[in-house]
Amino acid sequence: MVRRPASLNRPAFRRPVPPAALTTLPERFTSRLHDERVAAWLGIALGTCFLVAFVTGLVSHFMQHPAGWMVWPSRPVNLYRVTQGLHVMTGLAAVPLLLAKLWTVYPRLLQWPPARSVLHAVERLLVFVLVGGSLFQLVTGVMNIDYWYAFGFFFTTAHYWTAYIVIGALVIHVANEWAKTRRTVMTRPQDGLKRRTFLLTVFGASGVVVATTVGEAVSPLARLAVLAPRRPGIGSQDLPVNKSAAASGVTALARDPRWRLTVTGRVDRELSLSLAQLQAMPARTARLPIACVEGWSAEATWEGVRLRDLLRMAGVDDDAHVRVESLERYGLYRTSMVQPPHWHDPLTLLALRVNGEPLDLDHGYPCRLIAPNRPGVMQTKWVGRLVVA
Ligand code: HEM
Ligand SMILES: Nc1nc2c(c(=O)[nH]1)N[C@H]1C(S)=C(S)[C@@H](COP(=O)(O)O)O[C@H]1N2
Ligand SMILES: [Mo]
Repeated sequence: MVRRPASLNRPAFRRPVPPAALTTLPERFTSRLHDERVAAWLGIALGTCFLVAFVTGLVSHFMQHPAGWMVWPSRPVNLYRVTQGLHVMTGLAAVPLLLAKLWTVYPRLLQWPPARSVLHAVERLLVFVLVGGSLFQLVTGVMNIDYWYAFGFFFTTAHYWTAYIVIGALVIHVANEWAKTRRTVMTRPQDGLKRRTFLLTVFGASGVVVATTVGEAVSPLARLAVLAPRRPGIGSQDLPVNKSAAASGVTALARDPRWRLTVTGRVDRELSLSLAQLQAMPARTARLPIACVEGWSAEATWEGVRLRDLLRMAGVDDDAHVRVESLERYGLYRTSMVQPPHWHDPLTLLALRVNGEPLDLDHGYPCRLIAPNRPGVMQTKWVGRLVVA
């Protein structure tokens, strides 16, 4: 007879169960690692990753879509780089953890009869929501950072709303399993199962995933980032390119010698500047990263005109919210908003040069926005107009 760990047969919520229910687990679940203690430790690690991913994901969302009362600071310079780096790293670390957790508990997921009561049915339904939602987040998240947009929906919206569903189901799951988990991890196991080896292997796999991607955001580790789709230092002017000028359809407009920057401040004071006029303004230098929402970050030395100098020339009020408009006609990232803390910051530039050269077309020639503590999608390239919103 095949022995199964007693823990699997124990009713999850300590309600009396008819003996028949105890004997219906398929006999093929022979590994004794389908075990409460393994499930508990994996759950703790997964829960921690998901919590960090949720909080940092919300930071990313609300930096891009601030509610009316939200004001984000422009410092520390690398804050978004850190939060979004953590987001993608905890998400990736969760992949081996989730696979191992699902393997560990799948006899429970397949338990028969499926429910003993209405309450039990609801609890189990929520576990399936948690499993489905988690798989969805991790699979679409990984596809997205690999620029593989094979799904027919808009990733960010689906990922955002699924995050609330997953975290809601997770909170209920943790509440249900809390007492058991505590009891399990606080006591020493009496048997000689190879749990430690199994858990160390799974945590090791997570560690390897992180070690081979974290360099996409942490430049000194760039060479290790063999699994990362983008790496600091690689790309034209030593900087990755997210969307090229050709892909954005701006090549002709950006190269047009008649290009002018329009700054619409007060109605009576619209500026129109040629590239030569911009180049003649006091040039400032800032060492700032592009911190892409998709997890990679790369710093560069930018040179150009302070945004606040331009806006003040146009008579813009100190509390104005400014829209930066690209020459791009379509595309989700053709405009971005700049709030007062960001445009007041002396490091926020309308950059004309990067790493000692005029901007390449792909990096936003003739000029692009670069500001501290800001998602990459809001570092608008090929700027044509600044408007008080
Ligand atoms: C492998 C796992 C994951 C990867 C690779 C990943 C990747 C990403 C990426 C690339 C974004 C930026 C999307 C954009 O603004 O275009 C994002 C945003 C976000 N992620 Fe994840 N994610 C993962 C897991 C998770 C998990 C587990 C949660 C929560 C439980 C989560 C919650 C969020 C939230 C709330 C946002 C903000 C969405 C928005 O801006 O509206 N993510 N994630
Ligand atoms: N007009 C415009 N600006 C844009 C984008 C875009 O698609 N269109 N992509 C953004 C994104 S997602 C990132 S990460 C940065 C990347 O800048 P880089 O290509 O110079 O590295 O540019 C941002 N600026
Ligand atoms: Mo990006």
